[in-house]
Amino acid sequence: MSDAAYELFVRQQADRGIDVDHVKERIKKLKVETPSWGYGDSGTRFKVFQQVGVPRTPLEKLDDAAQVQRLTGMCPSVALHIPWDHTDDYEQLRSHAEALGLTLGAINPNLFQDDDYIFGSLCNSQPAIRHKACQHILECIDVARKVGSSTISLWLADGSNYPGQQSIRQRKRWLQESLETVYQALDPHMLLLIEYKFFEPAFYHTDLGDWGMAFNVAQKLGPQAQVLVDTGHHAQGTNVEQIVAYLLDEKNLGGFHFNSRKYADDDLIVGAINPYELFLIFYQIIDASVDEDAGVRATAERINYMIDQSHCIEPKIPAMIRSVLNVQTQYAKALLISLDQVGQAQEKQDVLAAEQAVREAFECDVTPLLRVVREEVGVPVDPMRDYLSSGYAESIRARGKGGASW
Ligand code: PSV
Ligand code: MN
Repeated sequence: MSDAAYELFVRQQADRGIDVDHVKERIKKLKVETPSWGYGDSGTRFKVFQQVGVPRTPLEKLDDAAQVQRLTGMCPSVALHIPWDHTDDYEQLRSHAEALGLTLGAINPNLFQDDDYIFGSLCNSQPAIRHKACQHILECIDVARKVGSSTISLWLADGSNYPGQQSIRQRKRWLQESLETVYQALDPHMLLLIEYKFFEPAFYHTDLGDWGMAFNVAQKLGPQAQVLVDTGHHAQGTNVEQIVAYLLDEKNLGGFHFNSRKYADDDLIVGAINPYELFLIFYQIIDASVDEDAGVRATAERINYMIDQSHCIEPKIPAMIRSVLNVQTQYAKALLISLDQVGQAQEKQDVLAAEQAVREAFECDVTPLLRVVREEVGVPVDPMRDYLSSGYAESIRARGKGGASW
C-alpha cells in the first residue's frame, strides 16, 4: 500500500518536534486488560438482556477475549470476577488462557450480590458478615495464586441510604480493619487496587466515596495498595485528569477502569462520549512518564489499564474492539503533544499557546500512524472490519441464548 499519508504525517510531526518512531514504540507497548464480564450478558437495573452467542462458561469468555487480542494485539490479559467466573478447576482456566496466548489478570471479588451484604460487606456492623467478606477476598487471593495473577481489584457497594442509618465513622474504622486483614494476606509481589465510587447502590453515603478516601485507605495499608480510577465513578464536572495527576504525583495510581459516562456510572464504550477527557488523562500520564522523580515515572509506566463496561445493547466482541481502539487512538494523540512546547508556554505564562500545544495534538489525524503500527505488529490494519468478516460472530451463534450474565 502506498504510504504517502504516513510519510506526510511523519514530516508534519517532525516539524512539530515529534519523533514518530519513538511514538510508535510507545503505542506498541500499550496494553489494556479486558474484563471477562464484558463478554457476558448484561443490562440495566431494569433488565438483563440476553443475546445470542454469549459465552456460557469462563472458558468461552476467554475464547472471545482471544479474538480481541488476535485483532488488536493489545489485550493479552483478562480480568476475572469471582464468583461470576468461579470454577472448580482454575488450573484448566489458566491453561486454556495460555493456549489462547492470554494471561489472567485482575481478580475482582464480588461483595455486592449476596443477601448477607444488604447492609454492606467489609463495613457491615455485624462482625460475622465482615468476616465473611474478608474470607471471600482471601479466597480471591488464592484464585490469583492459582491462575498466576498478581492483582486484586476491589470495589465495595457499601454505604447507607439514610441519615442516621449507620455510623459513618465506625464504618470507616471497620473498613480499615477489614482491609488490614486482607492486606496481610497478599503475597509480596501482589497489588491491591482500591476503587471508589460516589454513589450507587448506596445513595446517602458510600464508604469509599471518592479518590481521597481510597488514597487515604491505601496509604495506611502500605505500598502494595493503590488507587484505581474508574472513569465513570465521578460526579458531573469532576476534573478526572487532575485526580490522575495528583495520584501520579503521590505514586499511588494503580489502575483504571475505562468506560464512558454521560450522567453517572453509565458504563458506555470508552471514548464514545468525551474522547477529549480520555486524551487529557493520557496527557497527564505521558507528562508524568518524563517527570524528574523516578518514582513518579515508574508509577506512570506501571499503570494497569482495564476496560470496565457493560454492553447491554451492543454486540459484545465488536464493542470491546471499539473500546480498545478508542483507547489506542487517544493514547496515540496524547503522545503527539509537544511537552517542550507546553513547557515553554507555561514558562512564559502564555495561556493560549499552552492550550494550543495540547489541543493541536488532539486534532491530529492518527489514522496513518495506527495503520503502520498495526502492520508492524502484525495485526489487521482495520481490526473491526476483519472481525466482522471473520465469521467468528456467526460461529458463536451455536451457543444460543442464555449465556453467562452478571
Ligand atoms: C462498580 O460499578 C464497578 O465499576 C466495579 O468495578 C465492579 O467490579 C464492576 O463495576 C462490575 O461491573
Ligand atoms: Mn469499575
